[in-house]
Amino acid sequence: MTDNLLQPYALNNTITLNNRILMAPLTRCMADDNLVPTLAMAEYYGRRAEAGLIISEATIIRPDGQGNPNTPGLFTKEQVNAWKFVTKTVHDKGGKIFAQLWHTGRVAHPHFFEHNNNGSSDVLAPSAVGVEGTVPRMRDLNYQVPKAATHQDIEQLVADYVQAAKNALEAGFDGVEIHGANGYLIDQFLHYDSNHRTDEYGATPENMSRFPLAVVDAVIASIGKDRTALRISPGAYFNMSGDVRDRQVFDYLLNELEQRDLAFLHLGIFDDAMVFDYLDGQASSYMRANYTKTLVGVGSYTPDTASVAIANNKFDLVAIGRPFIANADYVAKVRSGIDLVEYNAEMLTSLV
Ligand code: FNR
Ligand code: 8K6
Repeated sequence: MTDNLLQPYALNNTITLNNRILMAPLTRCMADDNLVPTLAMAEYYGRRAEAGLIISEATIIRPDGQGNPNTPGLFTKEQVNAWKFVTKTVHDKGGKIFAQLWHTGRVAHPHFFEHNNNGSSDVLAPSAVGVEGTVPRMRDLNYQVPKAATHQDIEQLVADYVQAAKNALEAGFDGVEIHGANGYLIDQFLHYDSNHRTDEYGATPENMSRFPLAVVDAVIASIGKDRTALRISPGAYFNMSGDVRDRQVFDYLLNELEQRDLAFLHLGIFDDAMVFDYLDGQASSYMRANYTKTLVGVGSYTPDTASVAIANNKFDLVAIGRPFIANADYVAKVRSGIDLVEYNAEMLTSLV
């Protein structure tokens, strides 16, 4: 009944996945204090190598991208070398793994990087519009009002995404997923809530898409389209308020992405049952209607509901998050019809 989940799937001529079940990117905050991946992380990913593709936990591209404690990086030699061990562990078990490239933008916090950012404690974002609230897991750290990125900042950010993508390949990753979802830096350019710019990076769908597309194009130029993927959240739901005008931005963006032949496009959402007025329904349906290439669905799916969604052509591949934390052998359990262990938040405290 869930057989379609276990069929191989060719992303392109370079990469074929053993099955249609992806491990969703899952921040675990278990890197060491230099943001270097650990042996325990390599073992954790290795145990999940039967996924058609693992997408790594979000991995920061440079110090000022950090907004959570102990999230791994891909910008020092030490980090790259340690990731080599993670990717080798996954490859030795027949798996594939992409790195998710992350800059948190206005939800970064100088607490994490001011000692390590050439003396600057600026939090960068499209506009000087902060979010209310505090850093996850460190509730005494209030978010700061960010600095609006200058043109020079924007050029440097694009260059740093490219360097991180090159570092990912050097570390043995099969490709990268650019994190353009969930209210982080790239997503902040795509929503009116966070982008108040009046220059060529704001105010119109084309301008608001300019930085996200510049990152995508520069990464493609550097590591190739077959190894480049993108995650986006057309429906604002996390660190972001939606605006009816956002629809036009994503209409424009999806039309541009359609012309680029990415490895895949991945929705960022926690529960795909959510509906968005300005998208006329579910974010996944909106993306399917506006993008015809490989689409990864996600958000509170079970093997059965994912199988039906793929059979009904709602998307091509499914990413599984919390259940993959609870079940390292998720794919084997689906194959043999064994009941899954239910996820609970306590599982976040250890890497098993
Ligand atoms: C997430 N999610 C997430 N998304 C992302 O793009 N990068 C990340 O690093 C993380 N980190 C993360 C940590 C934890 C603990 C959770 C629960 C979620 C979102 C995740 O990829 C996925 O979209 C959601 O978990 C919904 O899928 P499930 O869990 O319902 O299958
Ligand atoms: C990407 C960083 C994640 C850090 C750990 C997150 C833990 C997530 C626990 C679930 C949070 C759900 C948030 C969903 C927001 C929905 C708002 C309508």
